[in-house]
Amino acid sequence: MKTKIIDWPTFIGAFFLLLAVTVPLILFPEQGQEVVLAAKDYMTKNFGVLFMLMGIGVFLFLIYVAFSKNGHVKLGDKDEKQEFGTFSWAAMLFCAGIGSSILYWGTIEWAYYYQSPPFGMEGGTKEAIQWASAYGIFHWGPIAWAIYTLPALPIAYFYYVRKKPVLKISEACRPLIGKRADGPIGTIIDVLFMFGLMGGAGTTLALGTPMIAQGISSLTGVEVTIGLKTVILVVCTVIFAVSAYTGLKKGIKVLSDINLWLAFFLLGFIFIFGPTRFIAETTTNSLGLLLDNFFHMSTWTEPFGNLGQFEETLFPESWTIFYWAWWLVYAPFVGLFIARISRGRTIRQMILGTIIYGTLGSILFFGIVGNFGMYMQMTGEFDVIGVLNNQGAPAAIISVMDQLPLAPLMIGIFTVLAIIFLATTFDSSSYILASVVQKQVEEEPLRWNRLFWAFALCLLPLTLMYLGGLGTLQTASIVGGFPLIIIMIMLAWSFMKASNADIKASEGYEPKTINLDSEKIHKRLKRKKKDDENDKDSRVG
Ligand code: NM2
Repeated sequence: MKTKIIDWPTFIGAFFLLLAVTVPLILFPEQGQEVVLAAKDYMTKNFGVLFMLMGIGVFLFLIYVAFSKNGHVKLGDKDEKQEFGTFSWAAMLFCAGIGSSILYWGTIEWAYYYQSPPFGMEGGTKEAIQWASAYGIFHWGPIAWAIYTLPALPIAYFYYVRKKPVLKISEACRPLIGKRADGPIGTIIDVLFMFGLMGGAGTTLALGTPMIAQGISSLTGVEVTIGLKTVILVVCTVIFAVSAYTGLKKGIKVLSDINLWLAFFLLGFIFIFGPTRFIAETTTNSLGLLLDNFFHMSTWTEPFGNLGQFEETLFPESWTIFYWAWWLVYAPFVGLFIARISRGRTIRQMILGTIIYGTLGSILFFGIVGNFGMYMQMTGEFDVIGVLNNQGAPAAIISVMDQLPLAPLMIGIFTVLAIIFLATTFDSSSYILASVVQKQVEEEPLRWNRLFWAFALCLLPLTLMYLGGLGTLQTASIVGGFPLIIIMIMLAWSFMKASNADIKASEGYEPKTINLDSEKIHKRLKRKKKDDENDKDSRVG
Protein backbone atom coordinates (compact mmCIF):
# COMPACT_ATOMS: atom_id res chain seq x y z
CA MET A 1 0.00 0.00 0.00
CA LYS A 2 1.48 3.31 -1.02
CA THR A 3 1.07 5.76 1.81
CA LYS A 4 3.74 8.30 1.03
CA ILE A 5 1.69 10.24 -1.42
CA ILE A 6 -1.14 10.69 1.05
CA ASP A 7 -1.43 14.16 2.49
CA TRP A 8 -1.94 12.94 6.05
CA PRO A 9 -2.87 16.20 7.80
CA THR A 10 -5.77 16.71 5.38
CA PHE A 11 -6.75 13.03 5.50
CA ILE A 12 -6.79 12.86 9.27
CA GLY A 13 -8.29 16.33 9.70
CA ALA A 14 -11.28 15.55 7.50
CA PHE A 15 -11.88 12.11 8.94
CA PHE A 16 -11.54 13.38 12.46
CA LEU A 17 -14.08 16.11 11.81
CA LEU A 18 -16.47 13.51 10.40
CA LEU A 19 -16.09 11.30 13.47
CA ALA A 20 -16.40 14.26 15.80
CA VAL A 21 -19.86 14.89 14.34
CA THR A 22 -21.14 11.34 13.85
CA VAL A 23 -19.87 9.50 16.94
CA PRO A 24 -21.66 11.71 19.51
CA LEU A 25 -24.83 11.50 17.41
CA ILE A 26 -24.64 7.70 17.43
CA LEU A 27 -23.90 7.54 21.17
CA PHE A 28 -26.51 10.09 22.25
CA PRO A 29 -29.18 10.18 19.57
CA GLU A 30 -31.82 12.04 21.55
CA GLN A 31 -29.65 14.84 22.86
CA GLY A 32 -27.88 14.71 19.50
CA GLN A 33 -31.03 15.56 17.63
CA GLU A 34 -31.73 18.47 19.97
CA VAL A 35 -28.24 19.83 19.48
CA VAL A 36 -28.48 19.43 15.70
CA LEU A 37 -31.76 21.32 15.52
CA ALA A 38 -30.44 24.02 17.83
CA ALA A 39 -27.42 24.35 15.56
CA LYS A 40 -29.67 24.75 12.53
CA ASP A 41 -31.70 27.37 14.31
CA TYR A 42 -28.62 29.25 15.38
CA MET A 43 -27.02 29.16 11.95
CA THR A 44 -30.08 30.13 9.95
CA LYS A 45 -31.24 32.85 12.33
CA ASN A 46 -27.86 34.49 12.74
CA PHE A 47 -26.16 33.84 9.44
CA GLY A 48 -29.11 33.28 7.14
CA VAL A 49 -28.68 36.70 5.63
CA LEU A 50 -25.10 35.84 4.70
CA PHE A 51 -26.28 32.81 2.77
CA MET A 52 -28.87 34.94 0.99
CA LEU A 53 -26.33 37.63 0.11
CA MET A 54 -23.88 35.01 -1.05
CA GLY A 55 -26.51 33.62 -3.46
CA ILE A 56 -27.48 36.85 -5.14
CA GLY A 57 -23.90 38.15 -4.88
CA VAL A 58 -22.47 35.17 -6.74
CA PHE A 59 -25.12 35.51 -9.43
CA LEU A 60 -24.46 39.21 -10.01
CA PHE A 61 -20.71 38.69 -9.91
CA LEU A 62 -20.87 36.01 -12.59
CA ILE A 63 -23.07 38.11 -14.83
CA TYR A 64 -20.55 40.92 -14.44
CA VAL A 65 -17.63 38.61 -15.28
CA ALA A 66 -19.47 37.15 -18.26
CA PHE A 67 -19.81 40.57 -19.85
CA SER A 68 -16.47 42.01 -18.76
CA LYS A 69 -13.16 41.55 -20.54
CA ASN A 70 -12.40 38.65 -18.21
CA GLY A 71 -15.35 36.84 -19.74
CA HIS A 72 -13.81 36.98 -23.21
CA VAL A 73 -10.82 34.95 -22.20
CA LYS A 74 -10.75 31.64 -23.95
CA LEU A 75 -10.11 28.49 -21.96
CA GLY A 76 -7.47 27.01 -24.19
CA ASP A 77 -5.16 27.90 -27.03
CA LYS A 78 -5.99 30.26 -29.83
CA ASP A 79 -7.19 27.78 -32.41
CA GLU A 80 -8.40 25.19 -30.01
CA LYS A 81 -11.91 23.88 -30.68
CA GLN A 82 -14.44 23.17 -27.97
CA GLU A 83 -13.69 19.75 -26.58
CA PHE A 84 -17.36 18.80 -26.30
CA GLY A 85 -20.31 19.78 -28.42
CA THR A 86 -22.87 21.94 -26.69
CA PHE A 87 -25.47 19.20 -26.24
CA SER A 88 -23.16 16.71 -24.59
CA TRP A 89 -21.55 19.50 -22.60
CA ALA A 90 -24.94 20.54 -21.25
CA ALA A 91 -25.95 16.94 -20.53
CA MET A 92 -22.71 16.15 -18.69
CA LEU A 93 -22.97 19.36 -16.75
CA PHE A 94 -26.49 18.59 -15.63
CA CYS A 95 -25.74 15.00 -14.67
CA ALA A 96 -22.70 16.08 -12.67
CA GLY A 97 -24.59 18.66 -10.67
CA ILE A 98 -27.76 16.74 -10.10
CA GLY A 99 -28.47 13.52 -8.27
CA SER A 100 -31.33 11.59 -6.80
CA SER A 101 -32.58 14.67 -4.99
CA ILE A 102 -34.15 16.10 -8.12
CA LEU A 103 -36.43 13.06 -8.26
CA TYR A 104 -37.31 13.64 -4.62
CA TRP A 105 -37.86 17.37 -4.55
CA GLY A 106 -39.01 17.67 -8.15
CA THR A 107 -41.94 15.46 -7.27
CA ILE A 108 -42.86 16.74 -3.84
CA GLU A 109 -41.45 20.20 -3.15
CA TRP A 110 -44.64 21.96 -4.29
CA ALA A 111 -46.70 20.12 -1.65
CA TYR A 112 -44.69 21.71 1.15
CA TYR A 113 -44.95 25.19 -0.33
CA TYR A 114 -48.64 24.83 -1.01
CA GLN A 115 -49.26 24.12 2.65
CA SER A 116 -46.83 26.71 4.05
CA PRO A 117 -46.37 29.28 1.30
CA PRO A 118 -43.90 32.18 1.24
CA PHE A 119 -44.54 35.91 1.77
CA GLY A 120 -47.03 35.34 4.58
CA MET A 121 -49.68 33.95 2.21
CA GLU A 122 -52.34 31.63 3.44
CA GLY A 123 -51.73 27.94 2.83
CA GLY A 124 -53.96 25.94 0.52
CA THR A 125 -55.12 28.96 -1.51
CA LYS A 126 -55.09 29.69 -5.23
CA GLU A 127 -52.30 32.17 -4.69
CA ALA A 128 -50.25 29.62 -2.76
CA ILE A 129 -50.49 26.99 -5.46
CA GLN A 130 -48.99 29.30 -8.10
CA TRP A 131 -46.02 30.05 -5.90
CA ALA A 132 -45.73 26.41 -4.95
CA SER A 133 -45.10 25.61 -8.58
CA ALA A 134 -42.66 28.49 -9.11
CA TYR A 135 -40.55 28.34 -5.97
CA GLY A 136 -39.08 24.91 -6.69
CA ILE A 137 -37.71 26.21 -9.98
CA PHE A 138 -36.26 29.20 -8.16
CA HIS A 139 -34.44 26.98 -5.67
CA TRP A 140 -33.01 24.92 -8.52
CA GLY A 141 -32.62 27.87 -10.89
CA PRO A 142 -30.15 30.56 -11.98
CA ILE A 143 -28.73 31.42 -8.53
CA ALA A 144 -28.26 27.78 -7.66
CA TRP A 145 -26.38 27.10 -10.89
CA ALA A 146 -24.37 30.28 -10.48
CA ILE A 147 -23.19 28.95 -7.11
CA TYR A 148 -21.97 25.84 -8.92
CA THR A 149 -20.16 27.87 -11.57
CA LEU A 150 -18.11 30.19 -9.40
CA PRO A 151 -15.44 27.68 -8.32
CA ALA A 152 -15.15 26.58 -11.94
CA LEU A 153 -13.78 30.02 -12.87
CA PRO A 154 -10.39 29.90 -11.14
CA ILE A 155 -10.06 26.15 -11.69
CA ALA A 156 -10.74 26.28 -15.44
CA TYR A 157 -8.62 29.37 -15.77
CA PHE A 158 -5.61 27.70 -14.17
CA TYR A 159 -6.13 24.50 -16.14
CA TYR A 160 -6.37 25.97 -19.61
CA VAL A 161 -4.83 29.42 -19.52
CA ARG A 162 -2.05 29.13 -16.97
CA LYS A 163 -1.82 25.42 -17.77
CA LYS A 164 -1.58 24.34 -14.17
CA PRO A 165 -3.89 21.50 -13.22
CA VAL A 166 -5.80 22.15 -10.03
CA LEU A 167 -7.39 19.39 -8.00
CA LYS A 168 -7.51 21.08 -4.65
CA ILE A 169 -9.48 24.08 -3.63
CA SER A 170 -6.53 25.41 -1.66
CA GLU A 171 -4.59 25.38 -4.92
CA ALA A 172 -7.27 27.49 -6.61
CA CYS A 173 -6.86 30.09 -3.86
CA ARG A 174 -3.12 30.38 -4.44
CA PRO A 175 -3.17 33.77 -6.21
CA LEU A 176 -4.71 35.15 -3.05
CA ILE A 177 -2.95 33.27 -0.27
CA GLY A 178 0.37 32.55 -2.01
CA LYS A 179 2.68 30.08 -0.33
CA ARG A 180 0.25 29.63 2.52
CA ALA A 181 -1.62 27.26 0.19
CA ASP A 182 1.07 24.70 1.07
CA GLY A 183 0.79 25.24 4.82
CA PRO A 184 -1.89 24.93 7.50
CA ILE A 185 -4.18 27.48 5.83
CA GLY A 186 -4.26 25.34 2.69
CA THR A 187 -5.00 22.26 4.77
CA ILE A 188 -7.82 24.02 6.59
CA ILE A 189 -9.39 25.10 3.30
CA ASP A 190 -9.26 21.55 1.94
CA VAL A 191 -10.57 20.00 5.13
CA LEU A 192 -13.49 22.44 5.22
CA PHE A 193 -14.28 21.69 1.61
CA MET A 194 -14.25 17.94 2.33
CA PHE A 195 -16.37 18.42 5.41
CA GLY A 196 -18.90 20.43 3.43
CA LEU A 197 -19.06 17.83 0.68
CA MET A 198 -19.59 15.05 3.21
CA GLY A 199 -22.42 17.10 4.74
CA GLY A 200 -24.04 17.71 1.36
CA ALA A 201 -23.69 14.10 0.28
CA GLY A 202 -25.06 13.14 3.71
CA THR A 203 -28.22 15.12 2.99
CA THR A 204 -28.47 13.58 -0.50
CA LEU A 205 -27.95 9.99 0.57
CA ALA A 206 -30.19 10.21 3.63
CA LEU A 207 -33.00 11.63 1.48
CA GLY A 208 -32.52 9.30 -1.48
CA THR A 209 -32.29 6.01 0.40
CA PRO A 210 -35.80 6.04 1.97
CA MET A 211 -37.23 6.95 -1.44
CA ILE A 212 -35.54 3.94 -3.03
CA ALA A 213 -36.74 1.77 -0.13
CA GLN A 214 -40.27 2.96 -0.76
CA GLY A 215 -40.00 2.17 -4.48
CA ILE A 216 -38.72 -1.33 -3.73
CA SER A 217 -41.42 -1.84 -1.14
CA SER A 218 -44.15 -0.77 -3.55
CA LEU A 219 -42.87 -3.23 -6.18
CA THR A 220 -42.20 -6.20 -3.92
CA GLY A 221 -44.43 -5.69 -0.91
CA VAL A 222 -41.48 -5.77 1.51
CA GLU A 223 -42.08 -3.45 4.43
CA VAL A 224 -39.97 -0.28 4.68
CA THR A 225 -37.93 -0.50 7.85
CA ILE A 226 -34.78 1.20 8.98
CA GLY A 227 -33.12 -2.17 8.36
CA LEU A 228 -34.16 -2.13 4.70
CA LYS A 229 -32.86 1.40 4.33
CA THR A 230 -29.54 0.48 5.89
CA VAL A 231 -29.22 -2.52 3.59
CA ILE A 232 -29.96 -0.35 0.55
CA LEU A 233 -27.39 2.25 1.48
CA VAL A 234 -24.76 -0.36 2.19
CA VAL A 235 -25.57 -2.36 -0.96
CA CYS A 236 -25.30 0.80 -3.07
CA THR A 237 -21.90 1.50 -1.53
CA VAL A 238 -20.75 -2.05 -2.14
CA ILE A 239 -21.93 -2.08 -5.78
CA PHE A 240 -20.10 1.11 -6.35
CA ALA A 241 -17.07 0.03 -4.32
CA VAL A 242 -16.71 -3.19 -6.30
CA SER A 243 -16.91 -1.34 -9.56
CA ALA A 244 -14.36 1.21 -8.40
CA TYR A 245 -12.06 -1.52 -7.14
CA THR A 246 -12.16 -3.71 -10.19
CA GLY A 247 -11.65 -0.69 -12.37
CA LEU A 248 -15.06 -0.90 -13.97
CA LYS A 249 -14.83 2.76 -14.67
CA LYS A 250 -16.61 2.27 -17.93
CA GLY A 251 -19.43 0.63 -15.99
CA ILE A 252 -20.18 3.82 -14.15
CA LYS A 253 -19.97 5.82 -17.35
CA VAL A 254 -22.43 3.47 -19.04
CA LEU A 255 -24.71 3.75 -16.02
CA SER A 256 -24.76 7.53 -16.23
CA ASP A 257 -25.61 7.38 -19.92
CA ILE A 258 -28.42 4.93 -19.23
CA ASN A 259 -29.61 7.29 -16.55
CA LEU A 260 -29.84 10.21 -18.90
CA TRP A 261 -32.02 8.27 -21.34
CA LEU A 262 -34.16 6.81 -18.57
CA ALA A 263 -34.73 10.30 -17.22
CA PHE A 264 -35.72 11.57 -20.69
CA PHE A 265 -38.06 8.64 -21.05
CA LEU A 266 -39.70 9.26 -17.69
CA LEU A 267 -40.16 12.97 -18.40
CA GLY A 268 -41.45 12.38 -21.93
CA PHE A 269 -43.84 9.70 -20.72
CA ILE A 270 -45.34 11.87 -17.97
CA PHE A 271 -45.60 14.85 -20.27
CA ILE A 272 -47.36 12.91 -23.02
CA PHE A 273 -49.55 10.58 -20.97
CA GLY A 274 -50.08 13.01 -18.10
CA PRO A 275 -51.96 16.32 -18.20
CA THR A 276 -49.94 17.85 -21.05
CA ARG A 277 -51.78 21.15 -21.27
CA PHE A 278 -51.81 21.70 -17.50
CA ILE A 279 -48.08 20.98 -17.31
CA ALA A 280 -47.30 23.38 -20.14
CA GLU A 281 -49.48 26.14 -18.70
CA THR A 282 -48.32 25.90 -15.09
CA THR A 283 -44.67 25.78 -16.10
CA THR A 284 -45.05 28.83 -18.33
CA ASN A 285 -46.91 30.66 -15.58
CA SER A 286 -44.17 29.78 -13.08
CA LEU A 287 -41.56 31.26 -15.37
CA GLY A 288 -43.42 34.55 -15.46
CA LEU A 289 -43.77 34.65 -11.69
CA LEU A 290 -40.12 33.85 -11.33
CA LEU A 291 -38.92 36.51 -13.75
CA ASP A 292 -41.19 39.10 -12.18
CA ASN A 293 -40.10 38.36 -8.63
CA PHE A 294 -36.55 37.14 -9.04
CA PHE A 295 -34.92 39.84 -6.90
CA HIS A 296 -37.60 39.80 -4.27
CA MET A 297 -37.29 36.05 -3.89
CA SER A 298 -33.53 36.19 -3.73
CA THR A 299 -33.47 38.82 -0.99
CA TRP A 300 -36.50 37.82 1.06
CA THR A 301 -35.16 37.32 4.56
CA GLU A 302 -38.44 37.74 6.44
CA PRO A 303 -37.07 40.46 8.77
CA PHE A 304 -40.38 41.21 10.49
CA GLY A 305 -41.41 37.67 11.19
CA ASN A 306 -39.57 37.39 14.47
CA LEU A 307 -40.75 40.60 16.11
CA GLY A 308 -43.93 39.18 17.55
CA GLN A 309 -46.30 41.45 15.62
CA PHE A 310 -46.55 39.16 12.64
CA GLU A 311 -46.53 35.46 12.35
CA GLU A 312 -43.21 33.92 11.40
CA THR A 313 -43.32 31.46 8.49
CA LEU A 314 -39.66 30.37 8.64
CA PHE A 315 -39.85 29.98 4.89
CA PRO A 316 -36.45 31.45 3.99
CA GLU A 317 -34.80 29.57 6.85
CA SER A 318 -36.30 26.25 6.01
CA TRP A 319 -35.92 26.52 2.28
CA THR A 320 -33.89 29.19 0.53
CA ILE A 321 -31.05 29.23 3.06
CA PHE A 322 -30.98 25.46 3.19
CA TYR A 323 -30.87 25.25 -0.58
CA TRP A 324 -28.11 27.81 -1.07
CA ALA A 325 -26.08 25.96 1.56
CA TRP A 326 -26.72 22.65 -0.13
CA TRP A 327 -25.63 23.90 -3.56
CA LEU A 328 -22.68 25.58 -1.91
CA VAL A 329 -21.27 22.40 -0.37
CA TYR A 330 -21.35 20.70 -3.74
CA ALA A 331 -20.03 23.74 -5.61
CA PRO A 332 -16.24 23.25 -5.48
CA PHE A 333 -16.67 19.63 -6.47
CA VAL A 334 -19.05 20.30 -9.37
CA GLY A 335 -16.89 23.31 -10.27
CA LEU A 336 -13.93 20.99 -10.79
CA PHE A 337 -16.01 18.95 -13.14
CA ILE A 338 -17.41 21.93 -15.06
CA ALA A 339 -13.87 23.19 -15.47
CA ARG A 340 -12.72 19.83 -16.82
CA ILE A 341 -15.31 19.71 -19.59
CA SER A 342 -15.09 23.35 -20.65
CA ARG A 343 -11.88 23.33 -22.65
CA GLY A 344 -12.15 25.47 -25.74
CA ARG A 345 -15.03 27.64 -24.48
CA THR A 346 -14.72 31.21 -23.33
CA ILE A 347 -15.35 32.04 -19.70
CA ARG A 348 -18.51 33.81 -20.73
CA GLN A 349 -19.79 30.73 -22.56
CA MET A 350 -19.03 28.60 -19.55
CA ILE A 351 -20.87 30.92 -17.17
CA LEU A 352 -23.94 31.56 -19.28
CA GLY A 353 -24.11 27.94 -20.46
CA THR A 354 -24.09 26.53 -16.94
CA ILE A 355 -26.69 28.97 -15.66
CA ILE A 356 -29.00 28.63 -18.67
CA TYR A 357 -28.77 24.89 -19.42
CA GLY A 358 -28.72 23.94 -15.76
CA THR A 359 -31.85 25.97 -15.11
CA LEU A 360 -33.55 24.54 -18.19
CA GLY A 361 -32.93 21.02 -16.93
CA SER A 362 -34.41 21.88 -13.55
CA ILE A 363 -37.43 23.45 -15.23
CA LEU A 364 -38.04 20.21 -17.12
CA PHE A 365 -38.04 18.12 -13.95
CA PHE A 366 -40.00 20.46 -11.73
CA GLY A 367 -42.36 21.49 -14.50
CA ILE A 368 -43.23 17.97 -15.59
CA VAL A 369 -43.01 15.73 -12.53
CA GLY A 370 -44.01 18.33 -9.93
CA ASN A 371 -46.94 19.72 -11.86
CA PHE A 372 -48.20 16.22 -12.57
CA GLY A 373 -48.52 15.54 -8.84
CA MET A 374 -50.06 18.94 -8.35
CA TYR A 375 -52.64 18.18 -11.04
CA MET A 376 -53.64 15.00 -9.21
CA GLN A 377 -54.15 17.04 -6.05
CA MET A 378 -56.02 19.92 -7.69
CA THR A 379 -58.44 17.69 -9.59
CA GLY A 380 -59.05 15.56 -6.52
CA GLU A 381 -57.92 12.46 -8.40
CA PHE A 382 -55.39 11.68 -5.74
CA ASP A 383 -54.64 13.24 -2.36
CA VAL A 384 -50.86 13.61 -2.50
CA ILE A 385 -50.81 15.95 0.48
CA GLY A 386 -52.79 13.50 2.60
CA VAL A 387 -50.17 10.80 1.95
CA LEU A 388 -47.36 13.28 2.56
CA ASN A 389 -48.72 14.33 5.93
CA ASN A 390 -49.65 10.86 7.11
CA GLN A 391 -46.97 8.62 5.65
CA GLY A 392 -44.12 10.97 4.81
CA ALA A 393 -42.44 12.23 1.66
CA PRO A 394 -41.01 8.97 0.23
CA ALA A 395 -44.47 7.35 0.32
CA ALA A 396 -46.02 10.44 -1.28
CA ILE A 397 -43.42 10.49 -4.05
CA ILE A 398 -43.88 6.86 -4.99
CA SER A 399 -47.65 7.19 -4.77
CA VAL A 400 -47.51 10.01 -7.33
CA MET A 401 -45.69 7.66 -9.70
CA ASP A 402 -48.32 5.06 -8.92
CA GLN A 403 -50.92 7.30 -10.61
CA LEU A 404 -49.25 6.96 -14.00
CA PRO A 405 -50.36 4.49 -16.64
CA LEU A 406 -48.19 1.33 -16.48
CA ALA A 407 -47.50 2.28 -12.87
CA PRO A 408 -45.31 -0.68 -11.83
CA LEU A 409 -43.02 -0.11 -14.81
CA MET A 410 -42.79 3.60 -14.11
CA ILE A 411 -42.09 3.03 -10.40
CA GLY A 412 -39.42 0.56 -11.46
CA ILE A 413 -37.79 3.08 -13.78
CA PHE A 414 -38.03 5.78 -11.14
CA THR A 415 -36.37 3.53 -8.53
CA VAL A 416 -33.61 2.40 -10.88
CA LEU A 417 -32.95 6.02 -11.77
CA ALA A 418 -32.63 6.89 -8.09
CA ILE A 419 -30.28 3.96 -7.43
CA ILE A 420 -27.98 4.87 -10.31
CA PHE A 421 -27.98 8.49 -9.24
CA LEU A 422 -27.02 7.42 -5.75
CA ALA A 423 -24.21 5.22 -7.02
CA THR A 424 -22.83 8.00 -9.20
CA THR A 425 -22.93 10.41 -6.26
CA PHE A 426 -20.83 7.92 -4.31
CA ASP A 427 -18.54 7.44 -7.25
CA SER A 428 -17.77 11.04 -7.99
CA SER A 429 -17.73 12.30 -4.40
CA SER A 430 -15.36 9.61 -3.20
CA TYR A 431 -13.15 10.24 -6.22
CA ILE A 432 -12.82 13.90 -5.31
CA LEU A 433 -12.41 13.28 -1.57
CA ALA A 434 -9.65 10.78 -2.29
CA SER A 435 -7.90 13.13 -4.73
CA VAL A 436 -7.88 15.98 -2.26
CA VAL A 437 -6.02 13.92 0.36
CA GLN A 438 -3.29 12.89 -2.06
CA LYS A 439 -0.23 14.96 -2.78
CA GLN A 440 -0.31 13.80 -6.35
CA VAL A 441 -2.76 11.87 -8.43
CA GLU A 442 -1.58 9.73 -11.31
CA GLU A 443 -4.58 9.14 -13.52
CA GLU A 444 -6.71 8.01 -10.58
CA PRO A 445 -6.49 8.31 -6.82
CA LEU A 446 -5.28 5.17 -5.02
CA ARG A 447 -7.91 2.47 -4.88
CA TRP A 448 -7.87 1.86 -1.13
CA ASN A 449 -8.10 5.57 -0.63
CA ARG A 450 -11.22 5.80 -2.80
CA LEU A 451 -12.83 2.87 -1.05
CA PHE A 452 -12.07 4.41 2.30
CA TRP A 453 -13.92 7.61 1.40
CA ALA A 454 -16.80 5.74 -0.19
CA PHE A 455 -17.43 3.97 3.10
CA ALA A 456 -16.74 7.11 5.09
CA LEU A 457 -19.45 8.79 3.02
CA CYS A 458 -21.96 6.25 4.33
CA LEU A 459 -21.42 7.21 7.93
CA LEU A 460 -23.21 10.52 8.12
CA PRO A 461 -26.33 9.55 6.12
CA LEU A 462 -26.71 6.38 8.17
CA THR A 463 -26.61 8.42 11.35
CA LEU A 464 -28.98 11.02 9.94
CA MET A 465 -31.45 8.36 8.82
CA TYR A 466 -31.55 6.91 12.31
CA LEU A 467 -32.15 10.35 13.81
CA GLY A 468 -34.78 11.12 11.18
CA GLY A 469 -36.52 14.41 10.36
CA LEU A 470 -36.04 16.82 7.48
CA GLY A 471 -34.57 19.48 9.78
CA THR A 472 -31.77 17.14 10.80
CA LEU A 473 -30.89 16.36 7.20
CA GLN A 474 -30.90 20.01 6.26
CA THR A 475 -28.56 20.87 9.10
CA ALA A 476 -25.79 18.70 7.63
CA SER A 477 -25.63 20.94 4.56
CA ILE A 478 -26.19 24.21 6.38
CA VAL A 479 -23.43 23.65 8.95
CA GLY A 480 -21.08 22.19 6.34
CA GLY A 481 -21.79 25.07 3.97
CA PHE A 482 -21.08 27.94 6.31
CA PRO A 483 -17.27 28.04 6.02
CA LEU A 484 -17.61 27.72 2.27
CA ILE A 485 -19.10 31.21 2.05
CA ILE A 486 -15.65 32.55 2.85
CA ILE A 487 -13.95 30.10 0.52
CA MET A 488 -16.25 31.24 -2.32
CA ILE A 489 -15.14 34.83 -1.80
CA MET A 490 -11.52 33.69 -1.89
CA LEU A 491 -12.11 31.76 -5.11
CA ALA A 492 -13.76 34.74 -6.80
CA TRP A 493 -10.99 37.03 -5.66
CA SER A 494 -8.27 34.65 -6.81
CA PHE A 495 -9.80 34.42 -10.24
CA MET A 496 -10.09 38.17 -10.64
CA LYS A 497 -6.60 38.75 -9.36
CA ALA A 498 -5.00 36.22 -11.68
CA SER A 499 -7.02 37.05 -14.74
CA ASN A 500 -6.72 40.83 -14.37
CA ALA A 501 -2.97 40.57 -13.95
CA ASP A 502 -2.62 38.33 -16.98
CA ILE A 503 -4.82 40.47 -19.18
CA LYS A 504 -2.94 43.58 -18.18
CA ALA A 505 0.38 41.96 -18.95
CA SER A 506 -0.64 40.60 -22.36
CA GLU A 507 -0.46 43.48 -24.76
CA GLY A 508 -2.93 43.65 -27.58
CA TYR A 509 -5.84 41.31 -27.61
CA GLU A 510 -8.72 40.94 -29.98
CA PRO A 511 -11.77 42.45 -28.37
CA LYS A 512 -14.01 39.42 -28.85
CA THR A 513 -11.85 36.61 -27.57
CA ILE A 514 -8.76 37.06 -25.51
CA ASN A 515 -6.07 34.49 -26.09
CA LEU A 516 -3.47 34.65 -23.40
CA ASP A 517 -0.05 33.18 -23.95
CA SER A 518 0.65 30.81 -21.08
CA GLU A 519 4.39 30.69 -21.77
CA LYS A 520 4.64 34.42 -21.44
CA ILE A 521 2.61 34.29 -18.26
CA HIS A 522 4.91 31.71 -16.75
CA LYS A 523 8.00 33.66 -17.70
CA ARG A 524 6.57 36.77 -16.13
CA LEU A 525 5.56 34.96 -12.97
CA LYS A 526 9.04 33.48 -12.67
CA ARG A 527 10.59 36.89 -13.16
CA LYS A 528 8.26 38.34 -10.55
CA LYS A 529 9.14 35.61 -8.10
CA LYS A 530 12.83 36.27 -8.64
CA ASP A 531 12.33 39.99 -8.20
CA ASP A 532 10.40 39.38 -5.00
CA GLU A 533 13.12 37.13 -3.66
CA ASN A 534 15.85 39.60 -4.57
CA ASP A 535 13.83 42.26 -2.90
CA LYS A 536 13.55 40.22 0.27
CA ASP A 537 17.25 39.36 0.21
CA SER A 538 18.27 42.96 -0.15
CA ARG A 539 15.95 43.93 2.67
CA VAL A 540 17.30 41.20 4.92
CA GLY A 541 20.82 42.08 3.84
N1 NM2 B 1 -28.35 19.84 -5.11
C1 NM2 B 1 -28.43 20.04 -6.52
O1 NM2 B 1 -28.60 15.27 -4.20
C2 NM2 B 1 -28.35 15.63 -5.32
O2 NM2 B 1 -29.15 15.49 -6.22
C3 NM2 B 1 -27.06 16.29 -5.54
C4 NM2 B 1 -28.19 18.44 -4.79
C5 NM2 B 1 -27.24 20.61 -4.60
C6 NM2 B 1 -29.55 20.36 -4.51
C7 NM2 B 1 -27.11 17.76 -5.58
